[in-house]
Amino acid sequence: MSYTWIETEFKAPLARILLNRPDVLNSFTIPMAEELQDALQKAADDPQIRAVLLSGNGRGFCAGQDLAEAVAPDGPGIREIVNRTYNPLIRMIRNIEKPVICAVNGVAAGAGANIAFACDITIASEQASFIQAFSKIGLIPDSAGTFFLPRNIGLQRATAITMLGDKISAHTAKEWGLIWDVCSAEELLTKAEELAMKLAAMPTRALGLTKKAMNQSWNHSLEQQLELEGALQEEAANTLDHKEGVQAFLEKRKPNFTGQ
Ligand code: T3D
Repeated sequence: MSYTWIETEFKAPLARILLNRPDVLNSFTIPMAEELQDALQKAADDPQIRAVLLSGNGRGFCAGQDLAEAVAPDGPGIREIVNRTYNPLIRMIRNIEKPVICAVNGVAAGAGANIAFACDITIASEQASFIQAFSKIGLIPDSAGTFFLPRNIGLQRATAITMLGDKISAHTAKEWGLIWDVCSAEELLTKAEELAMKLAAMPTRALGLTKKAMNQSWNHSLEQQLELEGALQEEAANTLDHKEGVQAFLEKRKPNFTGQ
């Protein structure tokens, strides 16, 4: 698939993906969502790719759903938009067994904010902000906002930001644990790339299994989670990277992880 609404660079070990509808703050149409889904699938399938970096072109990260598409008389209905755009995207971001790093370069509104919060490690520029814009247009939060927000920041904060639709600064988002870090706009992409490269040089399969365990923890009892950790640990222990990590420790040298 060739891409019009996103820019990509697949250069091992990183897949860099930029949302690219800057005139409308990278708001989503179904064609843009399908391109992003295709690129994420390509990153998932390529063993040379060991981390994904997602950001946006222009002054915004993503203003959520393109509202012109949403109200077009002959356009897709809301249910179709959710089913084709946001639900598959959130599933892919959570299920890809590689770290997905998000660099929020500007405003992230509606589904744009919740996509940023669903990534594994999200950093934002000081100029970025986060808005649960849904209530302002009579919608409810989607893109797993009602799943991750109460779990990550508690019911009061989650309810207040989704009902009021107030703008949250990057610093508040960090203080509340919605994102990992904040830096200057000039530093953002460099810092995000450094982070992505650091993760890409780590034992990819163990990171993927860590993500799998984290995903399950929301729904599991302690007993179920202990069982799952045991099973996934066995899987991790069978990787070449585990053997290399232990060997390197014993030989007092830096490990050379290959992602196998
Ligand atoms: O079908 C469904 O709807 C279900 C799916 C729901 C998922 C959702 O994400 S619902 C939430 C949708 N998003 C919004 O409601 C946010 C709308 N945008 C805004 O509130 C503001 O644009 C921002 C607060 C994000 C940024 O404000 P500001 O002042 O920095 O920029 P601006 O001037 O409003 O926007 C710049 C341009 O982008 C402008 O176009 P223009 O006037 O220069 O030609 C604006 O119309 C366009 N734009 C911004 N957001 C969207 C958009 N165009 C289409 N859809 C958008 N979401």
